[in-house]
Amino acid sequence: MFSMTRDAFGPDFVFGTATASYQIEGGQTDGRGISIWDTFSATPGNVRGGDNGATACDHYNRWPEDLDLIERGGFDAYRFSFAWPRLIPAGVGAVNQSGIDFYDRLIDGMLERGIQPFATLYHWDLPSPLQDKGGWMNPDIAHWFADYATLVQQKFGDRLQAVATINEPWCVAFLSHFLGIHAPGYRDIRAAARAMHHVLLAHGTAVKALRAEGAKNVGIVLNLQKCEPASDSDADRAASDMFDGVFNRWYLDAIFRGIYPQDVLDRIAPHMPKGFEAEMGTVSAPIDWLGINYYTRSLMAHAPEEPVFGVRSVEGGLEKTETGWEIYPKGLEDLLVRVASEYTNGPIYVTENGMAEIDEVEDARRVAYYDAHLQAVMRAKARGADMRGYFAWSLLDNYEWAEGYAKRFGLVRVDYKTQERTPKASYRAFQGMLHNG
Ligand code: IFM
Repeated sequence: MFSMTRDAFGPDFVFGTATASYQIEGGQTDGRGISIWDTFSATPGNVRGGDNGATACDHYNRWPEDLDLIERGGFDAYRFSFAWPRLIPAGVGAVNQSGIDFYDRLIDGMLERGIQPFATLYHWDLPSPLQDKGGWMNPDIAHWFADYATLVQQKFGDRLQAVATINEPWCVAFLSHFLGIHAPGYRDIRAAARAMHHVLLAHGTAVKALRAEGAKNVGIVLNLQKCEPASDSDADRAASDMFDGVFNRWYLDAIFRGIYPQDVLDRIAPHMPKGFEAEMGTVSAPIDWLGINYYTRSLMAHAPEEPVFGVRSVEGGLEKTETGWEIYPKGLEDLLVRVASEYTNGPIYVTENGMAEIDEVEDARRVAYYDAHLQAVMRAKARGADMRGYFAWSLLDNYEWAEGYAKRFGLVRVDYKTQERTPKASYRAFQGMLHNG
């Protein structure tokens, strides 16, 4: 049970749960094209156990059961993502009618159950033919992505409550092109600098394309992390500021102020795409809402031996989740208040929050995690952040990217052999709060 009632969040506050296409869908035989996660996971060493999303939670076939779970849980909304390669197998050009039909069924299924569809256009499954052309390193991706956004708006826009362009641009750019942990697995500052700009340029170009097709409720989803210094030393404080620039300010400054933070730019300027300054107006095209994904904090130390930024994260002493991430609800409150006071007085949603836990259905620690973070949202709201909703990550145990199926984030347990779904105590905690007002 949670310690609060849903009334405490106000009458229009939206409660939802979230997933992403590659992590749950499977169903790769309907004409869907290949994505960078199919190829990345096929390369030994990239993903724990060599796991891939070929079957995942078989949501492609089991979506009615999954939507029933959302409805029975009492959730108002479902945050899902479209798989670009399912809709446009080559990334540009011919459309896959079976893919259109699948999302038609899924969205209509939500509406029949009274669930608001919150859609994300890009949650990391880039069509491989676009990667062959340079992917996020190629400036043309802004138009490839805008054309895909236009298709989505034309086919489904009349039934979507909200659309987010990109999920977690830091992961798309930095984690995938500098740290090499996610597809396409580059470890190259020039590749990263290009992706860091093009992912935002694609976002802004898509915002304009969506609006041209009549979209009214367009946003982006950023993963933000509270950065704190590992010690009181000036050097560690500077390291924390630098990482805050790379992780948080790069995206917030760009979207809300049309600039990149100078301290980060100073480190990567030679690698930035030529003429990027002229594109910052597009990058900062006005949005209707901001989504924030929050999981933990970063404890940062000065590390001159580290390339480019000279910082590294160190292990903290707080209680940790199964992924080793510190549990730090105050970081969520601080971030929400900061974003609201420094960047936007517009609507903010927590679009993801949750924890990986050992494989157990009576997940008391996860119930406590959610409770503490929901309290943080309430405190941020009381301190002036325009909080409009909260989405639990995730509805189902699912494919946790480079961790394969080893890390379980679900409110509902998935037995990957039988595909049986079993609601956990955390699901029942939401259900209790959402059904009882
Ligand atoms: O599973 C991911 C999700 O795809 C994006 N945000 C973080 C989650 C947990 O790592």
